[in-house]
Amino acid sequence: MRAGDVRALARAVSLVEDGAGARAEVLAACRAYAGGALRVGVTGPPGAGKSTLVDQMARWLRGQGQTVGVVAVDPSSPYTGGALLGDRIRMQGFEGDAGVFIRSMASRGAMGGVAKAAADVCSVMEAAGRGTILIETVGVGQDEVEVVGVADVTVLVLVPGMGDEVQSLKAGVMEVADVFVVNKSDAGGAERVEAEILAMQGLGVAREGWVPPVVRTVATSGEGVAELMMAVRRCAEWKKEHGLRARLGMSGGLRLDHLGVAVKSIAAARGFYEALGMSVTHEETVEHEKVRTAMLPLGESRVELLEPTEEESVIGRFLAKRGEGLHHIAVQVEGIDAMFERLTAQGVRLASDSVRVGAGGHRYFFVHPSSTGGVLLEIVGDAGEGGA
Ligand SMILES: Nc1nc2c(ncn2[C@@H]2O[C@H](COP(=O)(O)OP(=O)(O)O)[C@@H](O)[C@H]2O)c(=O)[nH]1
Ligand SMILES: [Mg+2]
Repeated sequence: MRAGDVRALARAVSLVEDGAGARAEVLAACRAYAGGALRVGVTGPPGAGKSTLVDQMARWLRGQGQTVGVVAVDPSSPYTGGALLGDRIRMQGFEGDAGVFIRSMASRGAMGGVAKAAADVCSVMEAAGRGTILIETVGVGQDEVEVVGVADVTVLVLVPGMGDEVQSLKAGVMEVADVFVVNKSDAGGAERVEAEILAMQGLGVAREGWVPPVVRTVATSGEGVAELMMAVRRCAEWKKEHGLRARLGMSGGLRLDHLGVAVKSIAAARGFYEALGMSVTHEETVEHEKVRTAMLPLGESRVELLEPTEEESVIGRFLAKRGEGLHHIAVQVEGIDAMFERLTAQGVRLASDSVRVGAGGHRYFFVHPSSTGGVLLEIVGDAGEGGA
């Protein structure tokens, strides 16, 4: 797949989507190479021209020599005539062009939610070296709004004469839009929608620094698509410069790495988890931390049981003071240095004075419980950042 084999990419995407046994392994392997693509979310009401626009954006990117991945979270998108048909489908006009890889997925029922499923497919496409990933989603339901969080830059497609339909869009979608598109601007009335958007921006949804531009397009002819892509790039660059993790808060950028549970005895505690159907895959004593750990995978995360080897240790003191229980939550992030800087800048109380390097080579730091609602939070870098 890394060498550009499209069939291998299709198989990997299927493995990740189907939730079968190899899923976690494939994902973990892909994550080591993920993070390099620009993910562009294209959202808006049904019929606004999202699919037509995505097709044009893909064409434009191909013209620039880029490879493209398309994730359509919309069963009605015309790439397939049926979202569940799978990976052999090609967007009209891209047959035979391995540079555009399209995957449609149903918007409901996926394991762990559609946003997570979309994020996972993005990770695989990224690992396969796709330069830009276009994610089409209908901006009407909560599921779909969450998909937007998987993207670095979000494009909201509106059309003239929408009137009440604008109101029917989730308020959340309006707020996350980085670029507004007035599509079907050949139909007349574009000025009015544009004026409505500008008026709305005046009403306090404007965010610091980046004012979402409004771009007019005619998706059927490709008019305005170059301008749109420029606006998307400017936004991506702006976010990068400002250290903004566009995917923050969504499964694309953050994920639960593990839960650390302090126990008096691993031998006594593991029985419950085993009865639950989990199993210990790895046990280890970390000498310098005076702790013995047992790892129990849980989806892509894991529970870590922590047993002190001495009373005078972090876990030993925790047990003496608070008793057995949740000791910390570990969250994996992309861009741990930027995260450290941002939290520091925001005055969050950290329990580490810098990003540390752990025994296995992984990088981490701790956030003090007084900033998190009472739980010690470990932030772990992702595998691609000099991790183990
Ligand atoms: N006149 C005009 N029709 C468009 C334009 N963009 C898309 N359409 C048409 O609008 C319909 C819906 O487009 P589609 O891309 O499927 O919308 P989606 O539901 O948002 O993905 C199709 O018949 C398109 O050909 C445009 O800019 N102008
Ligand atoms: Mg569509």
